[in-house]
Amino acid sequence: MDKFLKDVIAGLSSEQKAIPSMYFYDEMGSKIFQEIMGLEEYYLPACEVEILNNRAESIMAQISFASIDIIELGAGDGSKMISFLERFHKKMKSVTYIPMDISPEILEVNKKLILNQIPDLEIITIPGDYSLTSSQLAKRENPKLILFMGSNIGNYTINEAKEFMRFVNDIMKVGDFFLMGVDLKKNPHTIRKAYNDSKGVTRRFNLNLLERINRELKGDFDIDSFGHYGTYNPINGEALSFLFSEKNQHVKIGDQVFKFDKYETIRTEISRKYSLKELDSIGKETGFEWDKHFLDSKEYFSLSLFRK
Ligand code: AVI
Repeated sequence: MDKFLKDVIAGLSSEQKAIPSMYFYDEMGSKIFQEIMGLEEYYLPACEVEILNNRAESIMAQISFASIDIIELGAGDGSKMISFLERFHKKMKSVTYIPMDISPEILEVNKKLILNQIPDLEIITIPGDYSLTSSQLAKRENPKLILFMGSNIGNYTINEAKEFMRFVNDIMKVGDFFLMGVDLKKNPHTIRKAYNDSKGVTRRFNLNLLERINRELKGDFDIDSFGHYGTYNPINGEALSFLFSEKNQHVKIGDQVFKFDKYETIRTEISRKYSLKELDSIGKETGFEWDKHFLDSKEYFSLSLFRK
């Protein structure tokens, strides 16, 4: 059975209905996500870019290698990394940029875009799921800087986040670095608004999951009878997104039928926020020697540098 179908059936059969957030990103979902990235209320990308622009020298000052592999996990089109890579390329004798992404097409876009700006940068693209393709890095001798940007770590539960950081730590040698973009705990209203934007783009992003199921899995969700609701819990730092049924109804997916009670929820995403203290302790717990945090001027977001 197709993995998407299997995951949807499992998710909608469980006590708390849920759909894994990785399924947001079909062609339409990726387009809507780009819209989200441009929203003022969704402050994350602007903060991350500010740190990349203003703190690159301070980050680089921590990393004194002559040659380096800069490996980006889930690299996407790489556009926001250009000036950062340019600075490393100027400072160090040899830099190899290794973007890894599930999509081979996006890696082609990435390579073109970056070579256009930095024509003599060596680029090796590694398409595929990085948990499977990371073995290809074992042969490389250069010291590493691994990047995981965009606060993607927030989409993991705390246990998954620790598992991920252990996985990254395992790829690294002693003295290598890991730089991760992390959205920080802050005024809870600011976070709540980021996931309940006033233009309803995040609502469309969530509802597209149901449309995708209708398109790809022969579903018959009546989209208009579902609402979107985003919460933020300042105690554990979890922003959770839900869709909820506005009436009692049955939904067919292929030959399976799912019953929804009025106001029953489907959990669609966790976007966890961290404190610097929590990052320090997770870093220690997952095998890193130290970490340092580079923040934007509002102290909303951190680029956290971990050394093995
Ligand atoms: C990709 N990820 C870090 C985003 C987030 O903030 O959790 C996805 C997103 N969901 C709603 N808005 C943005």
